[in-house]
Amino acid sequence: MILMKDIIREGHPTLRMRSEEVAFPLSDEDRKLAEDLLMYVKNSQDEEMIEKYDLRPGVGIAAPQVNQPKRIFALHFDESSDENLSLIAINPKIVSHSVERSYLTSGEGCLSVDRAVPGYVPRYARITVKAFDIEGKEYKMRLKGLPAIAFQHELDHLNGIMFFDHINPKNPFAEIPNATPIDRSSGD
Ligand code: NB4
Ligand code: NI
Repeated sequence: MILMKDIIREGHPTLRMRSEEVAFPLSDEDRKLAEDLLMYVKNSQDEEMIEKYDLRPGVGIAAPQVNQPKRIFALHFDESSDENLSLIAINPKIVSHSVERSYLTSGEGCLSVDRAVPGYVPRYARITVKAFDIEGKEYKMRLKGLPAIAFQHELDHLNGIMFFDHINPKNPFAEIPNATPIDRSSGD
């Protein structure tokens, strides 16, 4: 299972690389990697597992964060949350997006960043995405709210982009035109 010691941190060159597309059918190694990423997110929302393994909670994680520059990430919002979404995205793409943007009023955090970086992170409010699941079946979905923001955070990792790259350095909490604020505790 993925533990905090396996998660690379800010400054590690892999976090600034463009990750490689993954070939299908998946190798056993890539299938295990995808399953381990989803399992980390599920474990990180389980009080017992958090306690036992000192896990930092997350709703998503990307393969480069475990030093695997491959275009794979996982997202998990458990059934109790109003999002109720759990997915593995392989070779993901944003095929279209709204002009309207959104941002978390709490700002964002990252499992690979051991410091708070205050400020609004502008994201697209609604996105249509395409990706492949672990069986190599392509799927298309529309996302909005926190799942849309989380998908963009993870996709950025596949392109070597960190959330704080989007924060206005002069005024981190500057008004973002035509953007909808999302009030969610970042749980960090
Ligand atoms: C990715 C997120 C940062 C902003 C918003 C949030 C948490 C992360 C980073 C968008 C994507 C990880 C991956 C949370 C969290 C709310 C839901 C359900 C019950 C606890 C959980 C806490 F933990 N971000 N952490 N950061 N990243 N919400 N929640 N809660 O997930 O670095 O690249 O369990
Ligand atoms: Ni992150």
